[in-house]
Amino acid sequence: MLASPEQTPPQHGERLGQRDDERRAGLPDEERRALEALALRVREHVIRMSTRGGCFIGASLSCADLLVHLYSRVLRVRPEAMDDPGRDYLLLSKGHDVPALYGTLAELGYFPKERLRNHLRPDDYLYWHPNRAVPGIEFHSGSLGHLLSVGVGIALDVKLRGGSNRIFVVLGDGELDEGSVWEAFLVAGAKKLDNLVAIVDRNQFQANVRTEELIPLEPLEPKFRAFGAEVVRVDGHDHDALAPAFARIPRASGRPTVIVCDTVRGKGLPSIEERADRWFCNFTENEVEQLLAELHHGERARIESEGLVVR
Ligand SMILES: Cc1ncc(C[n+]2csc(CCOP(=O)(O)OP(=O)(O)O)c2C)c(N)n1
Ligand SMILES: [Mg+2]
Repeated sequence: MLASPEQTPPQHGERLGQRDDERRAGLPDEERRALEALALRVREHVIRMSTRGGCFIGASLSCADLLVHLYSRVLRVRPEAMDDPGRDYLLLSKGHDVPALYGTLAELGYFPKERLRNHLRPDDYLYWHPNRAVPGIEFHSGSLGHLLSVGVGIALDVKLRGGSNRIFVVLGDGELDEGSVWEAFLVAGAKKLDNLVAIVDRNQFQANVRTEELIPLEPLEPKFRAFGAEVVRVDGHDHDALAPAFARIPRASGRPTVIVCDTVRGKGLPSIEERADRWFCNFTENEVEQLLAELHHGERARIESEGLVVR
């Protein structure tokens, strides 16, 4: 699905909801239900990837809705034309949440869903972190703090060529502790890269620690504004809120956009939601079955496997 062409950009400093056309009219019920059903299937895939080696399940579930939203409604990219030189780019800078991206790409036809069973198998490329050998993945990541710079480079090249591609970079909130992110924002503002959109998965955790207890990030919006960005903050699990946030890119001529998405780590599974030790998990097959049941019916899974704790 391709997004519609952009309309008039808003003035700098406007917040979501201040413009009449941005007030929360909400998506048509049918469309919202389709997005939620897709996100549920992506969550199932993520849960199935959390065994036989495991995955960063908490981080993947926090960004599942926003990846589904981006690929379904926002990005001008299609599986039939994924190398189209005019396409939009999605760069997953917090690469450890790639199971949510694998699930989204497979569901939307970038590669067969059966291939998801190859997660972590040495004869395929579905690793713990993104690899360009997987159809739909634009760039390698895993070492945090790098892909905003890559996005700035692509955005600058697009400007120099007079292209209309837009570059969306998904960052973790903990990842904002990397100085390289702010160097990239400095350049994005200075070069007026309004074709660049940084999306922050604001799930309040960096690994096993709450961000505000480690290196406080708030208030976030004025920090990004000081770097010349147009900023909005929305509920990253609510498609009715995400839709107006992404409706007009660029949001302001000559300014990069930052969309801070408030999310919940482990979203969808109350037994692991916001649990510091449920960030990377390697569950037993039985636990996976229980978690799938929890996702659908809400019966809490009884988890005995230990999570990964790094200090
Ligand atoms: C340069 C670098 N340092 C450390 C790590 C180890 N690491 C992987 S994920 C992570 C926490 C990231 O937190 P955040 O960006 O908030 O992502 P979340 O897991 O909350 O989605 C860390 C420290 C890394 N991958 N890269
Ligand atoms: Mg985080």
